[in-house]
Amino acid sequence: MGPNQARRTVAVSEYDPQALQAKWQQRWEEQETYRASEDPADPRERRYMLDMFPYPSGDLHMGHGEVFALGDVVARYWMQKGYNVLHPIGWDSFGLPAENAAIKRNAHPAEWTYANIETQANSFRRYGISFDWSRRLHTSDPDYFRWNQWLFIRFFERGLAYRKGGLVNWCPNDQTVLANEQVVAGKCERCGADVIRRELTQWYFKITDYAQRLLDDMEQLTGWPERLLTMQRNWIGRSEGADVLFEIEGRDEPVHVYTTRPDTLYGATFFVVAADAALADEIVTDEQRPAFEAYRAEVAKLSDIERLATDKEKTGVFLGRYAINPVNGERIPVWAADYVLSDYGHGAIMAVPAHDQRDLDFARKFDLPVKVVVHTGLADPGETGEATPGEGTLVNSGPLDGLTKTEAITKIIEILETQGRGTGAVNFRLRDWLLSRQRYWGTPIPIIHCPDCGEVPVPDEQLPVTLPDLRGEALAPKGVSPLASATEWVNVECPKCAGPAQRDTDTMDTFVDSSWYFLRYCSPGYNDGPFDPEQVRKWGPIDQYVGGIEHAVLHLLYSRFFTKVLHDMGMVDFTEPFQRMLNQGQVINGGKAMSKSLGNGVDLGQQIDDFGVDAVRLTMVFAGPPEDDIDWADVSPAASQKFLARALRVMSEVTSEPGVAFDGGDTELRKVTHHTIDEATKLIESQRFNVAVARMMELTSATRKAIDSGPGPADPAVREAAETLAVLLSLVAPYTAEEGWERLGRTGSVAFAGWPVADPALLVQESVTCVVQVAGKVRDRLEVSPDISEDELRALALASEKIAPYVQGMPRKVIVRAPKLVNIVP
Ligand code: ANZ
Ligand code: ZN
Repeated sequence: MGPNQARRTVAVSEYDPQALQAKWQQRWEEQETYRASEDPADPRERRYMLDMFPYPSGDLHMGHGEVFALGDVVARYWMQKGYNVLHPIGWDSFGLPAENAAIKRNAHPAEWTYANIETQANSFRRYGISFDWSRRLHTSDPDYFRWNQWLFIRFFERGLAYRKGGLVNWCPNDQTVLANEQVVAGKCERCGADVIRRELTQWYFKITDYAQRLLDDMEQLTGWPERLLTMQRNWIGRSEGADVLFEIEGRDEPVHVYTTRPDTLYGATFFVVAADAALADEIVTDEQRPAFEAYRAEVAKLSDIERLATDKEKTGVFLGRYAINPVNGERIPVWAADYVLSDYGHGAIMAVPAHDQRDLDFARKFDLPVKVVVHTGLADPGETGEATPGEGTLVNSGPLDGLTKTEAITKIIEILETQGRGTGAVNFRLRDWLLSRQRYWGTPIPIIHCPDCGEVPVPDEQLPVTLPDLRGEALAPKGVSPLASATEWVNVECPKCAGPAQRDTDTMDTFVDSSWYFLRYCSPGYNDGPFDPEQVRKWGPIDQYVGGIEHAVLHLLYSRFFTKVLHDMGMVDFTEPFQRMLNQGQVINGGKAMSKSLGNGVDLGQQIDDFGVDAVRLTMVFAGPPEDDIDWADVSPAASQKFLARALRVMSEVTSEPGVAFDGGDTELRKVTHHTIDEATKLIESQRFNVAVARMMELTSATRKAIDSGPGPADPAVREAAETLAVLLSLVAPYTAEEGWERLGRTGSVAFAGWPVADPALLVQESVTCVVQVAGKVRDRLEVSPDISEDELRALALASEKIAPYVQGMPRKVIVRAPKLVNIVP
């Protein structure tokens, strides 16, 4: 039996995805099909495609199924385009869930972690993602986190890692501090518990030193979605204004306030200090102290979000003191309130109730004066209760009278600066990144505390500082790090003076691990540093990054910060790590996020068992634009499977030999093929993957038709169409594509077959017939180009000799529906 006969006998029922998976998965592994070439002489241009690496929480879920299917479209497209593609995989394998599981099962977090990694790795292999497995990494491996420690020490040496005391976010459930970025609407980003504030000494990265650059460099990020850029911009929160000095009666040092509206200085009628700021406690009079302390205790229970809410009833306590307005010497009362935050600006404000709504609400509640200093044309805020923050002309403001807001800002800053009572200032909402955690399963902070020498970094040659072997109950959260109980581990010699000293017992936020892993992939076995700068120069920066929008201000901001520091250290050439960013939507079910309590979860493994990998992947990609949510209740993996069976059958039925010249084949089908190539290319480039899949479906139908009722399976155009189909399909359904390619008699992986190029000669569309009606009756038929303009078509129809007898003079109306209809009303 010849090969062609064998090919012709495949029926729908013979589309056996599990068998295809077993066959091709093995070949890809044996041949390391997707391994990036390390050969320096490889002439191909390189591309770096990265999916956000997974946390090993269990097996892969539907969300993974989507994001990796999308990323693989890009990686495989680039492989077809002839690039040397780096598409690595690893695990973000430190973190709390492993620790909590270990406490429950009286085990070590590593057991759970590495078992889950194995499970996920096997699922990824089955899922057919084109990873270069040779670069696999796990952040919980000592030869990875060693470099977290090494980087921490470099940051420390540069003054970018430091310890300070202060109020921090504390999750009472996870028993650890959190970074600002990990507090979402007042709740712990991980467990959802209400975050409280505690006074603690913690380690910080000085990301605020990079605030302006993080903002400026966003200009480079032309491949990022606008919404992501906006979220970063808002998080960084730059504003311009002035720092103004106010004397407080009975206090030697003046206090600073930050204001974006120094032009309204003459309208400041009271002064507000954050209730939890040290200043409030310092200046409150004895008489007011009891009321103040009671109030402060109430404020401590509130999150920043609650404090800043504009619709919240204003509260506060008079501190019994007066401040002096530096421009007019007026005495204004000093209050403590919750709507001023202690860690923003200077934790104190001048209140201008006429032009700031929160100040006005406060003034009305406590009967404080309202003084208009900018005439905006709107009614008096004191009467309406509506502050007037807009543009206008300055009044009641001495030297500023008659100026516009902008002019007044410039002028008052000038005046303040000459008098030494203030300066122009820029403020950022961004805070330093709190990175220490009181939990076990993370990177130990490589610092030794010596009573004589202070904070001493562990010498590089002693890295990594590994974790002491703790398990089960020993890991239970207790408000201090579990590492503190490992006394043998804690007590060490000071590296500087050899006296008795103690290790820092906190571990690093796992976002440290993920802030540079994409660089490690370039040289995963490198031993002389976190990465080989040479290899990063070769592969970096990342051309396409794919991952969830939930990381908009966490991982993405931190990684940008790390990259800039590494750039300043001379270790990388670029300042932005991710050129292009794709945020996929979520997979939901029945209009709702999948959850245990709703019982609407869909299991990825089960879907694969039922429909096969390719059908599941195709369904993910075909469901809609990548950014949109996929409602699994609205899609049909069964239909995807049917389509794939049809596609494979078409590829199996081709009877011509590989290598046949296509140009002798059926022109109609060739045109369809080349249109498909042309459109699919544009659609993939613009990330409209779902529409590209629709084009593949159309090509399949056209080929089917050509086989059944057209030129038949031996026509070269049928082979051309089927081979094109195999290559296009390889982006979304790699198993079916490989099998089809093989049945087409082609050798080598279809992944590198080469992206087809559309022949322009075959893209020219023939003419279409346009019907010309006069008063509803057909009078002429014109052959026109399918993309003729309305004007052209109108002119052409009116010039027709056949209509002349029916139209005298100018017609009353001409309705044009290009390219197919012109209706003339005489
Ligand atoms: C006087 C004033 C008059 C203000 C006016 C606004 C309008 P952004 O843009 O977010 O930087 N502010 C300053 N420090 C604060 C703190 N610790 N907690 C709460 N609010 C604080 O906002 C700066 C403005 O927010 C400042 O300008 C200050 O109010 C307030 F018609 O000063 B403004
Ligand atoms: Zn010492």
